[in-house]
Amino acid sequence: ALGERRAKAERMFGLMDGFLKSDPISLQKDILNHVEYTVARSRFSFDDFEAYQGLSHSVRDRLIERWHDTQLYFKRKDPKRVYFLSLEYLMGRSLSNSVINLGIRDEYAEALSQLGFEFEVLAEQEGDAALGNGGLARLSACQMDSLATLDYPAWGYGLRYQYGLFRQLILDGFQHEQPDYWLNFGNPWEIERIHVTYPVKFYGTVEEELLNGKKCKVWIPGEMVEAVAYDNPIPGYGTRNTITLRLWAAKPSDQYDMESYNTGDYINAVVNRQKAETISSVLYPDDRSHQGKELRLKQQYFFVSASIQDIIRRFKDAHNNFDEFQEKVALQLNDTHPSLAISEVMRVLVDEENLDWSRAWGIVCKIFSFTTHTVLAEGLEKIPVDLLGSLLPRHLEIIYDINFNFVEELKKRIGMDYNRLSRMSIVEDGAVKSIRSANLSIVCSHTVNGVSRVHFELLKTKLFKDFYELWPEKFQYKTNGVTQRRWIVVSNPSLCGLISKWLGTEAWIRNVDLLTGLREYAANADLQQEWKMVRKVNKMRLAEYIEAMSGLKVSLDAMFDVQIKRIHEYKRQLLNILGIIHRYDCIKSMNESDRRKVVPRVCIIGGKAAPGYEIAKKIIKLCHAVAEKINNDSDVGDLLKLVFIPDYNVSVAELVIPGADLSQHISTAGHEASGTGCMKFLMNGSLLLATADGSTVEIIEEIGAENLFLFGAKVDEVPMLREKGTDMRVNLQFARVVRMIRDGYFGFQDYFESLCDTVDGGSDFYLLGSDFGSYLEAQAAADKAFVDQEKWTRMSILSTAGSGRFSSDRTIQDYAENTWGIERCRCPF
Ligand code: GPW
Repeated sequence: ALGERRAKAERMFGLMDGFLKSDPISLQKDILNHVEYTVARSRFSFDDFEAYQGLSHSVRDRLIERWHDTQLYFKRKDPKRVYFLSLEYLMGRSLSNSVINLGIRDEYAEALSQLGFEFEVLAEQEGDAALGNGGLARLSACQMDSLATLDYPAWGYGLRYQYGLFRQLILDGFQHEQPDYWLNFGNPWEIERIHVTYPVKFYGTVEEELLNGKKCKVWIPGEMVEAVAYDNPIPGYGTRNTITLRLWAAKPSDQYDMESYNTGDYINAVVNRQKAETISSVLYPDDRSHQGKELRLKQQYFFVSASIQDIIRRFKDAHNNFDEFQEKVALQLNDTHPSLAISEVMRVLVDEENLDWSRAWGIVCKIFSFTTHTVLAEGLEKIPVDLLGSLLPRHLEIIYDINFNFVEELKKRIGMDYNRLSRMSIVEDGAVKSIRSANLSIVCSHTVNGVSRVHFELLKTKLFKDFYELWPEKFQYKTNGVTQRRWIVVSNPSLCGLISKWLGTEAWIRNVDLLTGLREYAANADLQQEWKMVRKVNKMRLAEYIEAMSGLKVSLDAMFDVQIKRIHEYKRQLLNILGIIHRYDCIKSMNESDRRKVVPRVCIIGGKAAPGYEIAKKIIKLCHAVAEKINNDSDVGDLLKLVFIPDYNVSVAELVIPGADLSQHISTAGHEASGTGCMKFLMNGSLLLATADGSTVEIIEEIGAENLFLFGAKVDEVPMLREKGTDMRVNLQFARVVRMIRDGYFGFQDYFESLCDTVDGGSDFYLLGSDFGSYLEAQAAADKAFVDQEKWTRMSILSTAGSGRFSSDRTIQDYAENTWGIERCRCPF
């Protein structure tokens, strides 16, 4: 039989023409074949979108070859693998990223130009994959790129939402949410695996049974759905390795509801079946608060259950003893969203694999690591016990048991300190009894990571103080990073070329520390000249986009000042807008000769507000109201413009970031766990205007405080300032701009009232008032530096040169070595 199989394989291999070729003629043939046979358009008549489809299918074929080889290689080598569990991934577009990582970007560009198409134009046809909200989700995407590039044996697991993050439509300055049905036009970047499916159970009861004289628990589910795998190959750069992002979609299960067909109501039975699909239908659009929603909990368990079944299946293919599990498997929890994985692994090991509780517990404690992304206790997830008990009755029991053992152990360690015991308990006995997902994750993980040093300090001294004192050795931090492949090579090709030219190598694309080599040329007149040219071209691209979008013409001589991120009170877009009002007010009161000294600005703001977050929505409206006033004031002209970029997403970021002279990262100190936008701007040579919060503290250490504009209260000053409150009689400039809004200077007087209430008088929780003075000073310093273009350009070069530490390659290597304990596994070419 073995001989027969081998003969068959050899015959098949003989029928293959070897691997796909990537010379221009072969690429053209492939693209046209896909247009004709896959897209089913005539090769003599197809439009740009169809050309994009044919093109992306030909790229997909090349991805699949490498992906197959990598997966086969991993299987043969059987290394320890890391499984990255995340409910959100913000992948953006895939075409450019794929051809660049495959190393065939230029070949494709040439092939297309011979066919009469331009690569860039076709790349613009692709929509974003927006299966996430903000920083956390884009971080997952950057980390997947680094995992592939650094040859780590890794899998990403998540949910294949049919509706990604809502599209933001602005009408009259107000945000409206539109569904993002992104799969409408097909998705060439995924591979549907109709045979990779697992049943996922919900509801029902737990019963006790006797098995071989041993009591065991059996979960009799009340509902069952099927999880189907969709694989998204993630290619590494400069390597053949191509890893898997496996996203699960919910489908009705055939195994379960046979009964309902026999009731006679066939139509209703089919319609009810279809409801299973709602589990993976839509991404929750609130960045961080989705407490107590049953559908959300269902999503979490659905993706966790399917992933754990898949992981255990893969383990059992090669091993038959669970003692080896921890040597082969590392499970990474991306925030608490996948924390049900802990009780799920316990359940499978104890109830299905019949391991003793203590043996199962020993395994669980060695495989999980947990990264937290928040600073605020309010941001921590809680699952109401009633909800969990009804949806996942066995999990509730298991979590209670874990908690019982933990609290018993804790009593031995710390004694009967009831306050501390109740703070640390996994179960919270409040008005609504609930499970604290963070406590569960900390208790059961071998390592807890923060996402920047400041964040780590706050975890130790505030958020997780009790746990840190108990287990200091568990706590680490891995400062976030972003991938230079996406954020320089894909999004800023001219800067990429310039860097490679001056460093004399492209090696920095895999080894980003080499960027420091730019430091020695920071004052070089030739580099400065070329650097300015590149920046100008990028500003032009951005200016064209702004004009196409809003009709507003902006001057390229102005400083482009950008703040793009989710709208949150703590991120203080309102501080930015109040600063703009102040600038406007100053210009209005100047005489002609003073106006000639003003450094012209184009202020650009973009970001989405969670649909239920009223104050954030008011900030968006205020931005439009202020823009309306300023942009139409002939006294002001080119000295000041304000633009709101609608529907901010990954591909908009790729366009905006390279065109920014200045970017703002101005959260109240102690509130941004890390921040990653700042790193993308830094890489692209934008200067930062920032508070000493999250990762900016480490950026300062890398590039020097003299190369950015720092302002505002420090983390340890915040509590005192909050206590003190903002005195409007002292902060006159601040009082004046808030008054202008209150007096209806920008219209919508009543509507903005509650927004003004958040910052003046007694409240001002985020300290806009007390930071306002130093914010204006930092802005003035930026103006002054901009006038000296030689100095500015030097600072810009030094920003890029110092950005190497903020590559996700560094973060991932640190995780691999110090948290997951995995090694590289490079597929030979
Ligand atoms: F609340 N972050 C985010 F901590 O984008 F879970 N969404 C979230 O729901 C949370 C955090 C959560 C962000 C942080 O705000 C940002 O500071 C950090 O850079 C990013 O996650 C990646 O770690």
